[in-house]
Amino acid sequence: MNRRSFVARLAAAGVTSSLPGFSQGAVKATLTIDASQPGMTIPRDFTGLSYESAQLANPAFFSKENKQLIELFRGLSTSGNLRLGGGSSEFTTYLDADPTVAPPFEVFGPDTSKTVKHGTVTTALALRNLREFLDATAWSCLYGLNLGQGTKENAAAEAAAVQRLLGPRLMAFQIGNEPDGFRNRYRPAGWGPADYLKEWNEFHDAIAAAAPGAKFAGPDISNKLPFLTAFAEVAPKHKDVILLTGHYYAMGPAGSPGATLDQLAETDPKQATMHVSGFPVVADAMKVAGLPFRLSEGNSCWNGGQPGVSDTLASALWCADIMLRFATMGWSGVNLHGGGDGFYTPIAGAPSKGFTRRPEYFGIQFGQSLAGASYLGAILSGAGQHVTAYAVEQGGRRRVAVINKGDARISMELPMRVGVKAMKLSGPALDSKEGTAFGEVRVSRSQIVDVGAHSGMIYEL
Ligand code: BDP
Repeated sequence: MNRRSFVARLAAAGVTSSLPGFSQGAVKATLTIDASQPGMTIPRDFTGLSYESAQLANPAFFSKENKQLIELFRGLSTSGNLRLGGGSSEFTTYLDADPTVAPPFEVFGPDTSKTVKHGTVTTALALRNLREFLDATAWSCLYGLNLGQGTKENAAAEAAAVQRLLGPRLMAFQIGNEPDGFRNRYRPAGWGPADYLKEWNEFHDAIAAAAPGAKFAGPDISNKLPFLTAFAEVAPKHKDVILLTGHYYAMGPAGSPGATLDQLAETDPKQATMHVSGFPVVADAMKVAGLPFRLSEGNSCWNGGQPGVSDTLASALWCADIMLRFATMGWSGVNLHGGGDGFYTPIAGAPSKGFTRRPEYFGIQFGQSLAGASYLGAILSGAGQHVTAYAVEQGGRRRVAVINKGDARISMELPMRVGVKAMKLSGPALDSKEGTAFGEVRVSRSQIVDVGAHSGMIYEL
């Protein structure tokens, strides 16, 4: 958003001055609800996180001893999904034997996944500990296997151990991370969707033989949609494929001049790797495959995140909005990528020094608070393009979520009076790295509510 043209638009839109009931100096908006247009229900396991597979090289990380991390996961969801994969999953091998040497590192995050190429080892000990971690959090696991540089024999041995040790906590296996990016890296330049499917099939058959009854998800693409379309077309032939997956980064790479606070406020940033024209392709793939789609990895800005953007209140507002927006599109979950001390990680830190919640953590809580809710039609007018609103029915109550990523305060008329208890996502300033919070606030029982600049609200009607 260009601030000068935004201010000009505000003036043209008629910022309120003396309209009855509306706050002075705020942008006047109206939200109507169309209950005759019921939409999707947000699944209970909608909230997810994504970590690098290399993190398993330290068996003490995902373990029942890592109590602080367990509490932080539970603070996001008591039925979430942990996806393991990322670029480092193409550098892992599996060994049944317990490790004989100390872990190569304590934590491994997206901040290092592109530059530090550890060939890491996952062991049965890491999987046993992971099971205890998942039991303590009550989360499920989407488990990525190495297609880029691994063998199908090793993937099958790993899958058998994962199935045995994770038991019911295993949601599905994924074969390969961003296979659409293998060209000129792990595969020749001409390698396309058909070549990918051929290899996927070979791995699939070896894994299914070693881990009978295992379920699969894919193709876990970065942004080349023909790979998704091709995967969706063959998915119905495999009764054990239960989920379509892909990645979404709003901006990138980190360091590029376009990766700004203002850009992150746009509804569909132009630099998006799976930009707006990609979404109908996802919808078509869901129809063709007859399967849900999950955003298995994503965040605000790829290449580890943009400092001063990915670690600020702006990322929390962005995250709250994409969770609720992708849920309206029938997507079954969103796994925010992180780990280590990466700029976009929702939880930063390490067992030895403790963990902290980054602003995005509170954005996830905002989205998660509507899990289980069913959408109603919501029509917002007058608020401008940096404000979104969602209406839902949840536990017999109507609730309205409003996310104001813009610089102006909004005075919004709702179809009925709000209850006195509301939930608020806010922080000191858009670029604040500290002080973002999500929690209950008291509001006046009015039909016109005030939504501050750079904040999100959830009202009960
Ligand atoms: C994705 C990779 C992930 C990286 C992320 C990034 O799957 O491992 O951390 O990009 O660039 O392509 O931040």
